[in-house]
Amino acid sequence: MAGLEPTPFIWFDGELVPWNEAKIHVLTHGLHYGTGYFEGIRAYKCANGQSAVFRLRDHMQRMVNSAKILNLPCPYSIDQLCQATLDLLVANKMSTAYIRPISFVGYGALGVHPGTNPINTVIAAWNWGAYLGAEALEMGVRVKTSSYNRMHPNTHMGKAKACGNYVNSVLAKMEAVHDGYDEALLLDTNGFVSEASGENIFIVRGKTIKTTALTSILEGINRASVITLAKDLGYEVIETQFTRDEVYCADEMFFSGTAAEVTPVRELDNRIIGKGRAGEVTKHLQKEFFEIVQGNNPKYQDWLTPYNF
Ligand code: PPE
Repeated sequence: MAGLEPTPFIWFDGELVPWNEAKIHVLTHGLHYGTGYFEGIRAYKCANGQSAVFRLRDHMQRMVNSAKILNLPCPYSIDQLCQATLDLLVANKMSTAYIRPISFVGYGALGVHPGTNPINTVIAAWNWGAYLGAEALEMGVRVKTSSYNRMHPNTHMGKAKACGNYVNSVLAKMEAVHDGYDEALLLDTNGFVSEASGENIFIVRGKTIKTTALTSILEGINRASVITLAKDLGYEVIETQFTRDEVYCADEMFFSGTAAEVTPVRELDNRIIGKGRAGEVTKHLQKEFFEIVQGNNPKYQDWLTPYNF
């Protein structure tokens, strides 16, 4: 795990606050009950020397959706959240970044009901390299099916990127790493493949790409990007339920996510997937994905919000 390298400022309820001063009270409601929702966004340096945030508006739309699902207020509009992100990147003079907006029920009363406690909103940015290790992007990762299920939608609603939902991810990730694997694959409560602790899942068989249907998963922005890109490149993409044994027999498997980008999976439950390294389709999509985020494909310019500093 990479340590957090401080950057100059954190955006905190409308102010740019020095990194070390962005603090909250220990009796904050969100700390006790997980009552908050967040995003993970990346900004990339582009070939033309500019930088750009990848699908900024789509992430902030999902942030607003998370608030709606949780029935909590979102104090800022999508426009305000986008502008705040750009202001932060410029103030921090960052050409690349991992961006973490978070809103949470703040300090006031305790007790499960959030009552009239304030909602605090914070946006931080730091540099976060390859999520599953630099080698992973090329060599692929080793994954184990978790003993934990992904939540039933009537337990925790997975379409909200809710802070409390991540206890499930933390348990699964800790178990997988403890057992010597890089990441966990979680099944849903019916036993179908759901998602990883922080990534969506794709498998490839021949020219057909399958990804989990939207039932139990976070509606990943990168999942959507990969689906669009793959279809544009002429692959058939099916969003459907599938089982772990179908994954064992897949030619290729990969993860999508903001932090993980497009990461190949080389092994699941000690079964080698395909040739045991990044497959041809995965490599193709990964290459095109990095071209897009770096501004080298004008077709997907709408996905980029450029900024100068
Ligand atoms: N599922 C989960 C559970 C998830 O956390 C993520 C993102 C995704 C799917 C992919 O969504 P998207 O980034 O929109 O394509 N996980 C974020 C947090 C990772 C973390 O360790 O923190 C991320 O990648 O930023």
